[in-house]
Amino acid sequence: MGSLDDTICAVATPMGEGGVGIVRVSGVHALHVASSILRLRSGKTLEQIKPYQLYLGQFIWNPVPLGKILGIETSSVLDEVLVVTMRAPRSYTGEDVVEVHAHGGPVIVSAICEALTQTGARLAEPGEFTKRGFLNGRLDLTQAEGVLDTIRANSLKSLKMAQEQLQGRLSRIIHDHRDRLLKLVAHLEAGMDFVEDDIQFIEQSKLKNEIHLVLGEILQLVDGAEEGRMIREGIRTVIVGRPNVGKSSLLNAILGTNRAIVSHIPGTTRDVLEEAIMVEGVMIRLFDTAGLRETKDELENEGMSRATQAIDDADVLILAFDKSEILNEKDANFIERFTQKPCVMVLNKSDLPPKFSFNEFRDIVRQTRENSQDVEGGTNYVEVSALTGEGIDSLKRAIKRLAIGRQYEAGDSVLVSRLRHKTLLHNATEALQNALRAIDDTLSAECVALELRIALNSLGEIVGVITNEDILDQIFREFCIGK
Ligand SMILES: Nc1nc2c(ncn2[C@@H]2O[C@H](COP(=O)(O)OP(=O)(O)OP(=O)(O)O)[C@@H](O)[C@H]2O)c(=O)[nH]1
Ligand SMILES: [Mg+2]
Repeated sequence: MGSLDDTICAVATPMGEGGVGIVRVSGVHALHVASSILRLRSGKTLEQIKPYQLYLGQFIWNPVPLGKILGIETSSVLDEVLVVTMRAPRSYTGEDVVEVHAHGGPVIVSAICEALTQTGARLAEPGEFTKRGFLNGRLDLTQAEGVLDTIRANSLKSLKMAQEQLQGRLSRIIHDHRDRLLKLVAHLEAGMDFVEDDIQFIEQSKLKNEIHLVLGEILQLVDGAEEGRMIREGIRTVIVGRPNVGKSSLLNAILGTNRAIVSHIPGTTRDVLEEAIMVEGVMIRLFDTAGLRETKDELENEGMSRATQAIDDADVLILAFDKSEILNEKDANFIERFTQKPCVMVLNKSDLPPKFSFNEFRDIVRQTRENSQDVEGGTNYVEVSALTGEGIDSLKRAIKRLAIGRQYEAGDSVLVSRLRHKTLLHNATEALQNALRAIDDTLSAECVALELRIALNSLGEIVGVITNEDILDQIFREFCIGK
């Protein structure tokens, strides 16, 4: 990305027709550059007006600068605009900023940008405004990521989480852990100078205790990261079952539309269908899949391999069963196959005479799951009728509660939602565990301090105290132009 000395500009609103289109300019020469294409009604220059107040003006420009050659004024008024200035360091970027609020047409905002580039600004790269805000100390990296997550939020809960991050809740926790570890390192390093005199600046037990405390809190953050990711991206929920149990009917009933083809012929669904719904402020991404069975049909087999892929990527599985059919060995095998993920067991077709009871079914599931070595997620049970809609609301809530709630619903615990944070937190926990081991093995204070420094660096990378151009590029590349 270019240097901080440049003045940058970009369209900040989406390209298309709208009520207003906003062009943003930032940098040392922002006011000067923007002045040359704007004429304020009051006759004042941008340097003369009060910052943080809107002024009425005109955007004036001549795309073909014939006038300049002939020495006459040929520029024309291209739009009526509102202009606001913000002065360094009290702006989003920490620099002088001008925002031009024009009418929301793609030609207008593009022309404003082009005019600005002819008078000394250059077009901003994606995320460059936020990157400048970071480099000028207006926000740290987790807050910058909070900005992106706010823009991308797909549900009220993900918006709330992004806002908490933007307000600096995660940063404060990370900084607090860093401060505590830095104190320990300082004590250890002070002690190193007095090794000969056998003076300890911190007792071993106190040192271990404090590391344990920080480690415990970081582990809790790592623990909630999966939940955070699901809130941010939506819960990937895959409907799985044998043919004809009513998977596509369930998808339709949950959505309240006729999205998927339903028929009495087993093997109807081939492709994986995806749709999204909101449940209690969280997005659930629903996938309908092909019924699983042994078959020589080439198309059906392709459908099943797509289903298997969707199952592998799922956060939650809806295992669907037909309550009007007798349970057999195939159902038991089927249950056994899917014990590695959180499951909602759905007994469908509750409007028809049942061939087995809920308790019988639950006993089979319990036996199968208990025998299995790799049970990971929880299990919920719901009886529904995709035909009448009975039980469908309970099913929606069951999906959400299975995935979300352990951490987030409990209160105001902060959730980590990005893989970058989770990985760095995990690295920090490893270093802290190594530090504890080094103390137990009575290794030198240098060894312990070294591990603590590794943890400090990992935590520092999260907030951006420690960073490099590659990390920044990777983060800001995700942003849109104009943010
Ligand atoms: N009575 C009743 N019939 C249902 C219910 N749900 C689905 N059916 C019927 O069961 C048959 C199969 O439904 P689908 O939704 O196509 O089943 P599927 O599991 O998607 O089947 P495949 O795509 O072939 O794997 C259709 O005839 C549906 O009308 C229900 O709750 N009650
Ligand atoms: Mg189907």
